[in-house]
Amino acid sequence: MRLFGWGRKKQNEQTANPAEQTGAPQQANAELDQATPETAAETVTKTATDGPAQPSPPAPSDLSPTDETNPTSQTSQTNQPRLSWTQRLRQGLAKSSSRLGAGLTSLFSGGRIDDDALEELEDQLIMGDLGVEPAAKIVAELRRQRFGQEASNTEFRQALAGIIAEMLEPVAFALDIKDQHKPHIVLVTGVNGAGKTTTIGKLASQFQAQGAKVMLAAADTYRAAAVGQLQVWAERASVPIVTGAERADPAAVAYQAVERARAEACDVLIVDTAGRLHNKADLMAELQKIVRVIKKLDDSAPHDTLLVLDATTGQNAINQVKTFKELIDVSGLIVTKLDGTARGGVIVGLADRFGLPIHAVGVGEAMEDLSPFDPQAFATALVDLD
Ligand SMILES: Nc1nc2c(ncn2[C@@H]2O[C@H](COP(=O)(O)OP(=O)(O)OP(=O)(O)O)[C@@H](O)[C@H]2O)c(=O)[nH]1
Ligand SMILES: [Mg+2]
Repeated sequence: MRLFGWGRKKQNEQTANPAEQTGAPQQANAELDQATPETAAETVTKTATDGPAQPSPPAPSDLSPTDETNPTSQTSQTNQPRLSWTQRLRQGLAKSSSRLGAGLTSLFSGGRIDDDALEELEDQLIMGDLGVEPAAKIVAELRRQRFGQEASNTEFRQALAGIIAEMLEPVAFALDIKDQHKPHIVLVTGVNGAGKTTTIGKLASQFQAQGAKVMLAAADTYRAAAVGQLQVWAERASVPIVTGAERADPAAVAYQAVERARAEACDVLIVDTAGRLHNKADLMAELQKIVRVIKKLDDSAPHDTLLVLDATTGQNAINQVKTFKELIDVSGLIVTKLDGTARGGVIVGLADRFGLPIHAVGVGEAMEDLSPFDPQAFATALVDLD
């Protein structure tokens, strides 16, 4: 059986785009109930069909209100050295790890692992956005493994990273596209600004590079510029895209896209959706309708329903999962913007709380800034170990 996706082992072999993103993180409007009003339409520049080493498409204006008319990406193509994915992850997680790492250095400079150290550790983990329950579990496990033992600071961190990686291991699944579904339909959901469209662009380009025949569906017809933004990514990845008229019924766009993807024997169809509608009920009704309509053509679809989460929203990401899970059948998570936040530890909370697969993490805006979730690399980077 042919399978597109990323083997997790491949992760460390991936090389990076020299165009490192340098932009400041953008704070998404993470509260489902507090959607901000629509802002000015974004300008979309068409680029020639690019390879992966091109800059990212423009940021949506609602996330960059001070720079609404500037369509240029925040990435730059300087002569920066190519970094491995692990280096990019470390670089991306620098804010999270320096917060946690500084705490770990001050709380334990070596010696016996005692009650004081463990108590202090629990506080640090909570401050690192891992969540209260996961922090307690981690400390209990460390106590079980190492209480009373002598350890250097590095050994202490290694033990901690090992425990965190073990907690994350059960949720690390690559997103695989199996050819028993033609097309394999991936529905991408999440609140506005979470990184859905960007993630779709990255996925499309990576699947395409592996030889999969990819199609995109622009079922976010709510925001005028949303279709254009996805079109830029489609061009960049050289994949076809199905669009509808502005304010067209998103479910109708999805339906047409499934038909066309079938007719063209595509391996994978990735459906973009709106992150914001008039209110939360509308948003959820729309997502449910898209699912219903897709099922008319293939009742096993969508084969993946991804929820994209912005790590900068910290514990709010937990609430988003709860809300979406109540209304649609979320099959897996993708966590973006780990590069822009000290709150990367939230991944541990997500894993512990929901047990949903975490398929991939994003550490920037460029094509290559998305990779399968590797618990060991993540945990090592999070506790600031080399
Ligand atoms: N630094 C960083 N920025 C990211 C990452 N992923 C996405 N972004 C940026 O976040 C912003 C929002 O991303 P979009 O992909 O437009 O988000 P969306 O979920 O499609 O938003 P709506 O269409 O408004 O619902 C854009 O400026 C992206 O470039 C990431 O991993 N790191
Ligand atoms: Mg979008």
